[in-house]
Parts: sequence; C-alpha cells; structure tokens
Amino acid sequence: MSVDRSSLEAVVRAAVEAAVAEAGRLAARKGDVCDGQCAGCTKTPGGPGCGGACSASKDGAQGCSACGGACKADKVAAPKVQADGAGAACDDGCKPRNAPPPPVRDPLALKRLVEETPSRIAQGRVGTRYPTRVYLGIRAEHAVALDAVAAEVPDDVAAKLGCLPLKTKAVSKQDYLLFPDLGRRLDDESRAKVEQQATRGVDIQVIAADGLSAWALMRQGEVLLPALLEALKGRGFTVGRPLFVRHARIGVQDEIGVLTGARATIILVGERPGLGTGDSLSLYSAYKPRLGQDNAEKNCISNVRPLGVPPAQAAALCADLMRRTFDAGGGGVHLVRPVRDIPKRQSVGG
Ligand code: B12
Repeated sequence: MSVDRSSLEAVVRAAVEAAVAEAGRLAARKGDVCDGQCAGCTKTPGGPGCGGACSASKDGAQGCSACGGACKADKVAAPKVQADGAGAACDDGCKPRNAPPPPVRDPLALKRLVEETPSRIAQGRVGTRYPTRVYLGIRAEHAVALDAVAAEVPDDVAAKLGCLPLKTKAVSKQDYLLFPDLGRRLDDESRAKVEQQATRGVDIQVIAADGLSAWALMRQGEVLLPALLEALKGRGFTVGRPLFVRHARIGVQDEIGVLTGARATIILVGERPGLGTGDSLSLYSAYKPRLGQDNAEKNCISNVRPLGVPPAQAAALCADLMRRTFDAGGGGVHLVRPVRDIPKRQSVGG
C-alpha cells in the first residue's frame, strides 16, 4: 500500500526527541520557564521563585516550572535535594513535602513488566510531576491518537484490499464523529451496490472499515484481511467478496448481514486509539445478523497490531472463534451459556 509505513513507535519517538531537543534548547536561556526537572520543588505555580531545588538546569540559570517565576538556583550553592525529595527547601518558608514513594517490593518483577508492555507504567517522577521526557511522550502519543481519528483512508484502499467500496450515511468525518448513528447505516447508493454486486448467502461476510482509526486499517488491513479469509476458508467456511465501508461503526455489520443474507459477519475496524495505540484494530463478529443486534451477542478481538495481537495470530483466533460460534449456535453470551448450563455433578458417596 502506498501509505507511510514507518512504524508508529518511530513516529512517536522522533516527535518526542524533537520536542525534548526543543525544550533543552529553550531551557538553556536564563530567565526562561523551567523544564520541570527541578527535583524537590514543591511550590505552587505563580509563587515568587524557588530557592534551592532547581537541579536540572544545564547552566544553573533557568526558571522553575513549579513556581512559574525566575529561579534563584544560579545564585545558591549546589542543591541539597535528595532523590526522594528530602531536603528540598524554598526561600520564602514554604514547607516541602517529604514523602518518599513506597519501596518496590520486587524490582525484578517490575522490570520484567516494564519490558513486556508498551503501556506507560513505572515512568518515574520529578517531584510531583512526570519527567519532561515522559510528559512530552504522552503529548506526542496523544497527537498520534488525534491524527489517527481525524485521518481518512485513501480512496484506493478498497481496490488494494480487493473489496467492494461502500459508504455509510455519514457524509464526512465530522458528520461521522458527531452523529454515531449515521455510521451504522449504508447510504442508498451503497445499499443498492450490496444488493446488486455483493456475494449472497455465504457463511461469513467479512467487512473492512475505517472506524475510529484510519491508520489501523491502513497498517494492519493488508496483512489481516487475506490472512483472515484464508483462515476462515481453511476451517470450511464460505466467504463472500470482502466489503470496505467508509465512516463505519460496528452496527453497520447488522445491515450488511441482513442485506447479504450471510449467516455471520466479521467487521475489521479501527478502534478508538488510546495513548500509543493509534494503529490498533479490532474484529467484531456477529452470528445470525439482524438490525440492532445487541453487542452481548457479538464478540470482539481487540488490540490487533504488532505490539498487541499480531494480525496473523488474530486471523487464526478469529477463525477459531467463528468455529465455536457456529458450533454453539450463537456468539457472545451464547458461547458461555453451554458451560454455565451444565448441571453440577452429584458428588458420589457423600
Ligand atoms: C468505547 C468502548 C465502550 C463503550 C461503547 C459506547 C459507544 N457507544 O461507543 C462502552 C463504555 C458502552 C463499552 C462497554 C463495554 N465494553 Co467496551 N470498549 C470501548 C473501547 C474503548 C472502544 C471501542 C471502539 O473503538 N469501537 C470501534 C467503534 C468504531 O465502534 P462503535 O460502533 O463506535 O461503538 C461500538 C463498539 O465500541 C461496541 N463495543 C464496545 N465495547 C464492546 C465490547 C464487546 C464485547 C462488544 C461485542 C462490542 C463492544 O459498542 C459500541 C456501540 O455498538 C474498547 C477498547 C478499544 N480501544 O477498542 C472497549 C472494549 C471493546 N470493550 C470491552 C468490554 C469488555 C466492554 C464491556 C463488556 C464491559 C463490561 N463488562 O460491561 C461492555 C459491553 C458493551 C455492550 N454489551 O454493549 C473490551 C472487549 C474485550 C473483548 N475482547 O471482548 C474492550 C476491548 C476493552 C478492553 N480492552 O477490555 N465499551
């Protein structure tokens, strides 16, 4: 696909590094607002200035972000602040907080946890704030999330994925975001297209959609869609020509299921991004589709992306889920009912 394939992580990292570099450049000027690295400074914003806690300045001459005013760190001796904040002192008599964090009970376990997840855990702190690098990282990831929601998939995405292109009643991204129901129904032209051109009566109709992250479909769709079709066929299901729907919500799978007469539908949809998850896609399945079918009867496989459930693995998981759904005669809660309804075994011999 002709979209930018550089990884989300690389984009975020570059944005953070640029922002950190910019912050460092600005922080070097005397009188500027502090970069937030003043360990131990506990003053409220707007105060007159901190007397001895600004320890992170490159030249000892910058302002303090905790106070918002010009810092006197360049006029005092080396700060006497310890890593846990003890010893912090301000020159106008404020009482610094001296509450070291509780000790980490199992540092190795914490280290392993940090290494195993891209989630922002154990990020550290400076006084009561995030370190600047972390703060800027969060800002950059937030920007990526906003971009993912606002972006449109390119016009040729349907052709590239081998899908029949369709649209919902939402005529623009703005419309889609403001009126969710419009994303749950096809527009008239698309309805007619489905009736005339879509495959009818298959076991599973697969639908690709932009949802709340165009990025997700662009980055994961090309691997996930063919892998899913293959995995479903490999388990004996018939699948129709896949469909692509622009400005789609999960509910559109109901209408498509009804129009195509498929026994089940699966929609691949860009999910609402969290921090650092702008490229995450979900698969929602619905058995015996009908308009307004409750989510309780559907299933969701979320977090499909290389850092979460890799697309090839998600395809296999989803195909297995569909096998279980067809065998149980329903998805969602129907999948747990057979287990729940099994009568308890009578104990033998008291
Ligand atoms: C927003 C959201 C919700 C909102 C949906 C409100 C709305 N109208 O948009 C609310 C708070 C209601 C919600 C509820 C639940 N959610 Co929810 N939700 C999400 C979230 C953050 C985003 C979903 C998204 O982007 N969808 C894509 C857009 C385009 O879809 P949409 O059409 O706009 O909205 C529909 C879907 O979001 C769907 N939906 C939302 N959650 C769930 C869960 C399941 C199992 C299903 C089938 C559908 C579904 O309901 C919306 C209306 O139809 C995801 C996490 C993520 N980032 O993916 C979790 C997530 C999908 N939810 C989850 C869960 C568990 C639930 C609940 C079962 C929680 C509970 N115990 O009650 C309920 C079930 C909802 C139901 N029966 O209807 C899990 C699903 C796990 C799984 N693999 O099955 C997720 C992945 C979060 C997580 N990591 O645990 N959810």
